Amino acid sequence: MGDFKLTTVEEMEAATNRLLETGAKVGADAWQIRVKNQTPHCKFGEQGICCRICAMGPCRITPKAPRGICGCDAHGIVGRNYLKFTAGGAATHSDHGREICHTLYAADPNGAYKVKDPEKLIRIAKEWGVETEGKDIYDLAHEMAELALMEYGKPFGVQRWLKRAPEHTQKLWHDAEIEPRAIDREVAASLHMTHMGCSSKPEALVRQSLRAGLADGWGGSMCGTEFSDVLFGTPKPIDTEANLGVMNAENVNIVVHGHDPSLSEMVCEYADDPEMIAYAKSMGAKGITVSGVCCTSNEVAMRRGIPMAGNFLQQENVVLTGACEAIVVDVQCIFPALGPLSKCFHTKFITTSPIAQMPDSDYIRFDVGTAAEKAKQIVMTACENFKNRKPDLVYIPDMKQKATVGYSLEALVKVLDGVTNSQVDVTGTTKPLLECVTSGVIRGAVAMVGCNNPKIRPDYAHIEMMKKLIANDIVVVASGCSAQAAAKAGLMDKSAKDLCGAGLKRVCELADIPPVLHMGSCVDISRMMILVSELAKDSGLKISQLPVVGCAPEWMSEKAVSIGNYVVATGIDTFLGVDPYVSGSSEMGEWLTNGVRDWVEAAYTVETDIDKLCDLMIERIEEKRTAIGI
Ligand code: MSK
Repeated sequence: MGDFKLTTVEEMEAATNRLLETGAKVGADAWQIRVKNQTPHCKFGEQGICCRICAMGPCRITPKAPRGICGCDAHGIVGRNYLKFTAGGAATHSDHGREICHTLYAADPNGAYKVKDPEKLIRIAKEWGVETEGKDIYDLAHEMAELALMEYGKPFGVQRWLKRAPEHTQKLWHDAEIEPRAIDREVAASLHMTHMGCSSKPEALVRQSLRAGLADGWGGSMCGTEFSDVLFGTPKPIDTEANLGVMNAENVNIVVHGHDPSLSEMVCEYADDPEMIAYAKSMGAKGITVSGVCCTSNEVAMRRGIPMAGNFLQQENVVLTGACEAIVVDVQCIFPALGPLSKCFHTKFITTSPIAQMPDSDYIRFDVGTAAEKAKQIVMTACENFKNRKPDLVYIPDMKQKATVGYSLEALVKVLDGVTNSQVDVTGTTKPLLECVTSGVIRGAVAMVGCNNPKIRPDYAHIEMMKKLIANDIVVVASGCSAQAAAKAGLMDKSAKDLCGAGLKRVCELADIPPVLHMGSCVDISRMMILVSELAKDSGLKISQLPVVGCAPEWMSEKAVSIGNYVVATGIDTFLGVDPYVSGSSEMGEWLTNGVRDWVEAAYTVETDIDKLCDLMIERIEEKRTAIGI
């Protein structure tokens, strides 16, 4: 195994504890403290049986009060809360996708945003029946952006992207009446259904939850992923590094955090500019290091090799290093705590989006029209802040791992081309991967996604489950903070092949890939949906028959529930390590873990014992193999 060694969760915790000591010196608050202050959590909230959708309450369900004032029972209240949660997630991902479409609409050969992958744009245009012949690529970009934006509010018809799914899946969606129509319509319809005096029937609420989820995964998120690729390039394997040790004590450190790559791409562009590097040097630094947190980090890591400082529950740690000149955020998953925390250090907390405005931040409003100028202003502000560092507070844990990231579907198909004994030409298809699976060299695949949640020891579930899966010859595709957990531990280093079973190890060697494949950010779970669709079409199987499952062991956000719903609705059994506030309703539990199977051939499993959760996934994969006789 050479010198390769995984970074353990214990080592990461020790580094965090050392950083918290710095925090204590300057009187900083921390999520670890706030969790204690918030514990125990409200039992009604935990079970989903608290209702405050009108002003007659709030109502809570107890044995003595089994109905709210309007007469709604626990099942209706839990169901409405679940659908509202989903709608929040679907709206958030989809609005991110909408912003990307607006950026595409502003693409200009002489402007800040260019079309970096014209072939992909043409491919999508053909898929959508748009004439491409003889058309200027920027005219085509604007036409496609407008068409995509229409998907958000068109009065008739269903999402264009649904046609990418196998016919069988499309039929299931049609028959179950869960085909998503306009993206905004599904979000609005969800909020309409959950208004006082509308739906309280669990079946109807679950059905709409799947539909709103599909509007995200097969609508807004797919727009976000596909048009980000057109604008910023389709990811290809690229080397990078992960964990706090990527920050450099001698450089100006800029940390980008959030989700929308429109901002971070520009910040990276300027941080590389010789004029800006000279400016940093004039301030006493040796250079500029940009690193990332959360999905913004995933976006710039897989396109530019920008290192990943950490994931969701590590966002405060980057400030606690005392070496962060600016933490620049766009939208989603940003702790408001970063404002007061930054005030304990010299760090500038720079908010940039009207969608995510927070106290104690410097607001530098970013928009596509002024992107270049604002990005330059941000980089200069960070450089100027270098001199305000307090050297006695600087401590960067010496902890980082190598990672190879950027396995878009296009890249994955390409790298796996070599891994086949097939006599027929399977180039450009998923058939080599299918051969590995049918022959048993790889037993199956797990899509590991989602956040961290203080309810689970941070990163422990992601890392331990991945280790067990790859040891059992199950390949892992990861996105979001799960991908970063893997990268921080070293599971995206190609040397991690030595932790695999013999079959997966051989595939990793032949294809020269790590056993845990970085597929991108949260919106990029849409890439996984296309992957399973292609596997189903190439194999002639239904998606639900493939030995593939989804897992979000440490999830926390509304977006994760929306994701879970579209993954299940696509036919993939999905395993959660945190309960989505439904334990207060046996009927909702039954619908989500069993009833939906009649509509979409898949369902949820919720298990908070992480070892058991992993074993259940492996069992499920093996059951699926047996069922199709492989
Ligand atoms: S960033 S949604 S904490 S994965 Fe996409 Fe991470 Fe979850 Fe945010």
